[in-house]
Amino acid sequence: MATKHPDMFTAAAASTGHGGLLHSGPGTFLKSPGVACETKAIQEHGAKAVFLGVPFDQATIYRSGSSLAPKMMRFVSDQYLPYLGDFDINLFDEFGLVDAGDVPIIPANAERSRNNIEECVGNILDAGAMPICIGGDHSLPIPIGQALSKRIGPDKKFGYIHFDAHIDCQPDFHGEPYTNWSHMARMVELPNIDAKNMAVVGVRGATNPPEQWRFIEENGINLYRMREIRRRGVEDVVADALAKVTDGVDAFYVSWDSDVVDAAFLPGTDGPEVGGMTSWEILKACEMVGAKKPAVMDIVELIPAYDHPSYISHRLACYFIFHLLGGMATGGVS
Ligand SMILES: [Mn+2]
Repeated sequence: MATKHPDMFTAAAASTGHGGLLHSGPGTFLKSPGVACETKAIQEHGAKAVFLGVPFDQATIYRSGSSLAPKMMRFVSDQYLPYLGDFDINLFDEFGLVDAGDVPIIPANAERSRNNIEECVGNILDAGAMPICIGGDHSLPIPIGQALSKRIGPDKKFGYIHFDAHIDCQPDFHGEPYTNWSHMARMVELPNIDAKNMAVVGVRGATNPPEQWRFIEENGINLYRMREIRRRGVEDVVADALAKVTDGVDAFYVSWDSDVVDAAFLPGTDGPEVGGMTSWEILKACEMVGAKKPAVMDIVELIPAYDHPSYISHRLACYFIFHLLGGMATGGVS
């Protein structure tokens, strides 16, 4: 079937910024317009989805370097067009996609950095748009969850789903509560989230200690092991998890730890794990999550220095965004 969208490489289309040369452009994600991370500026652009770099990796317990991922995501996105043939949508027309730059991260001051993250994400939520937060390490959901929690208010509920090889339920690590191993433990403390609306999908490996398994069980958080995805299939498991996360809530948040994907497909991450999801499985999961319309998303733990020279990890992460937005726009395609 023929697309309803106009051609992209005619002079007229190129002049709108929708076409043109791959290596030219403003250096923003997908050559989208760059805007200030302020509510009014985002509203004036009519943006419904906003790329936000969050170059914070001061909370990692293993390998840092994810602070450079937002730059790399913008760099590799040079290859891609805003038109997605798999969904027959143009991300600029459909979502008014913009790039709000990077959150100001303060060296050696994690608290001020977290406050800045919360403020920037809150500005985007206030504009009625979905923040696409590119980490950064997996402590990001702590300030992002705070921002969402305050925006939806104490009388409403939200759900939280994270895709990860790791459970990330460590109550504290050597006394520190805000590490990239602890976001689930902080999230469950928020006043407007119930553990029955929380899920972790893709768990496996030799890095999850017994106290974290106990934390999951004692709090009644939903957990789906990688072996369950192998047995039941990704569509069945993700549909099950989404039903629990969205049951009776007003909004939900999805956090993608890049290590949920098998290290063979996505090596450029803090703690690479084998035995994980294939690139096809993660993209199907992104599409299904998008169809349920999350209020906010993040992708974390991408590390350019550990990526393959072709930057395949960051390229795949771009497709996380494309397939989530594709699912959001279409409700999913068969
Ligand atoms: Mn992880």
